[in-house]
Amino acid sequence: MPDEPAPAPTALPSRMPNALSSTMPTMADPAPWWKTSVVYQVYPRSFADGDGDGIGDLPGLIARLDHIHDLGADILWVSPFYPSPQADNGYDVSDYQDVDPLFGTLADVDRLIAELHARGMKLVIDIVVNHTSDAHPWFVESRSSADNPKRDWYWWRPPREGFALGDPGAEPTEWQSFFSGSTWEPDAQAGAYYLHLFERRQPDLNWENPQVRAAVHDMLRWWLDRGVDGFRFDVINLVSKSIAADGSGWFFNGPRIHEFLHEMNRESWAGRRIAGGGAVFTVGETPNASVEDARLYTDPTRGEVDMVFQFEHMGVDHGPGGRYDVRPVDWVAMKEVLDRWQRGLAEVGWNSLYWCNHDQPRPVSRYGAGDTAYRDSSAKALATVLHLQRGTPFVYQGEELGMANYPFTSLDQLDDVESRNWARAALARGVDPAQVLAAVNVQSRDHARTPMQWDAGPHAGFTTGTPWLPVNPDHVRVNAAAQRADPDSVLAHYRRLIALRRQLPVLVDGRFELLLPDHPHVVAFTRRLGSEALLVVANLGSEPAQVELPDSWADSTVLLASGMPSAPLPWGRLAPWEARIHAS
Ligand code: TEU
Repeated sequence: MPDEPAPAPTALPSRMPNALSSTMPTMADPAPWWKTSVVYQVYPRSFADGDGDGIGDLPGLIARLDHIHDLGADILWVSPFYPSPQADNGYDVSDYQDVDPLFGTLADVDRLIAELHARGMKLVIDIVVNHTSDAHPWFVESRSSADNPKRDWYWWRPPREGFALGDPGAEPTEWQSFFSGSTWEPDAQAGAYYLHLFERRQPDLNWENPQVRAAVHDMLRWWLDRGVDGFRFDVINLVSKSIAADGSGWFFNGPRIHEFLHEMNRESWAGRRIAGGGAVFTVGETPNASVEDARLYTDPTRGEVDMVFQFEHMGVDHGPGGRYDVRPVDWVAMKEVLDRWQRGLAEVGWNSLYWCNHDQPRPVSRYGAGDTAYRDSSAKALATVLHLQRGTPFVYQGEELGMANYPFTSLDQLDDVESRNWARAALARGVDPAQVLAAVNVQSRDHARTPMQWDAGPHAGFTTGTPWLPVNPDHVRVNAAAQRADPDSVLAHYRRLIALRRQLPVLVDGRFELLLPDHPHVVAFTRRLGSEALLVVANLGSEPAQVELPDSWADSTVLLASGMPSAPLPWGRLAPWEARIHAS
C-alpha cells in the first residue's frame, strides 16, 4: 500500500503503454487483463472532425488519441462507424464490414488499430446485431418477396386474425418500441408486419434462424482478423424473442439468450489471442437484466461475455412513466442498487461501472451540482465514487472534463430520434410544451452528443466547419486545453483515479462493503484485500454533512481528496461535494 499521494498526472510519459505488459495473461492466467483496465468511449460523430464537414470522423479521432492515452485509459470503445442511413446515428447499420464515408475508410480503422496498439491500448468496436438498417441488403431482400431466401432473417408476421394490415389493433403483439409507438410496422410491399424494437428503420434480425447467427459469427471473426481487440454488443439481451400467436411474449433476456451468447462466443472468439497475447474483451449492453441474469451472462465458466451494462442505476431518477418522467435522484435508492450489484457479482462475474454514455445525460447536470460553484467538485466526487467500486470503469467523452447538459430552448434543436419521437408523442397526448421541453432538458440523449470541448476557440476546436449539433456555450470555460494546464482540474482528478487503479490491487479486487446506507447524500464504502484497505467517502450534496465514520480511519493516509475546504474539518464533517479516499 503506497503511503504517498498518487503521483501528479504529469508523471505519465506520453508514450508509456497504458496497459502494463505484466498484466497480460497467459492461457492459464486466472486474472483477465481487463480487470485493471479503464475504457474510454468515443461517439465518433461528436468527438473530433478531421475534414471540416461538421461531423466527427476517424481521422479526427486518430489525431486526438493522445488525449485518451494521457488520461490513462487503455481500451477505446468506438460507437458505430459503419455505413448507415444515420436514422439512429449509426446504430442502424447497412453494412457490417465497411466504414461510412462520413467517418472515413477501412484504412482509417487499420490506422486507428495500429496507433492504439503502438500506445499499448486496445480497440473495442460496437456491434449492433439485434437489428439492421432497413437499407441493409439483407432486409431489402427479405422484404422483396415471401419466398426470398432471406425472408426468415427478420420477424415478419401477418395481422391478427380478423384484422387487415394497418388496422388499429392488428399488430401481432402490443409491444411498444423504445422509440415510441408500436414495434410493428405494416409493410405494404410485403403485405405483413415486421418487428422493430427501436425505430421503424431498424428492423429486428431473427436470431432463431441459424443462418443469421452464422453471418454474425463470420462478421465478428472478420473484424478480429483485422486486429480489433473486443466488442461492445448493443442490446444483446434482446436477441432472443418469444412471440406467441395470441400476442403474448417478451423480448428481454428471452428463452434462448444464453444459448445464443455462448454459441457466439464459441464460434467467434473463444481461444483467440489479441495483440499482446490476452483474450478478446466483450461487454454486452443488457437493459432490464437483473443481478441474477448478469451472473449468468458474466460467469467466466459459461463462456458468454466478460461484463454487461446493467440499467438499474440509470432508472433511479425515472418515474413510472420512464426516462422522461423525471424524478429527483434518491441517493439512498441509488446506493441500494449499486451495493446489490457489487455484492451480486463479487464471487461470480464482473461489473461494468458507468455514470453515462452516448444515451444518457451528463452526470454533472443529472447527479451533480450543475453549473454552480460546486460544479467541478461534484464531477470529481461522482468520479471518485464510480472509479473506486469493484469493476471496470467506463469514461464517456467529455465526462473527464465535467461537461454538462446543453441548455435547449426549443424542441426544434433536438436531433435524437428517441427524444424527437417522444416529444412528438407527448405533444400529441396534449402534454404542455413547456413540460415537454423541461423533460428533454433533463433527459435527452442529445446532451451526450454535443461536440467534445477541446478548447475555448470557435466550435470548441471540434470542427472548422459548422457542427452538426451546437457546441455547449460553456466551452469557453470548460475545455480540455484549459484543464490540461490545471493540476486541480476535473481532468487531473480523473487521471489520478485511473493511475490509482494501476497501483492498488485492493482497488481492483478488494471486497466492497457499503457504509451509511441510509444517509440521504453521503456515499461511503470500504474495499479490503488481505491487509490492505481503503475507505471512500463522498458528500454528494451542496450542504455540508456530518457522519459517523469508524474512528480507526481518523488518522489514516488520504490518498486522494477533492472539494476540501482550505482549513480541514473535524473527522466526520464533510464540506459540500467533498470526496476522499483513505488508505489504512
Ligand atoms: O441503446 C439501447 C437502450 O436500451 C437505451 O439506452 C436506449 O437508448 C433508450 O434511450 C432507453 O431509453 C442502444 C444504443 O446504445 C442506442 O444508442 C441505440 O439507439 C439503441 O441501442 C438501438 O441500437
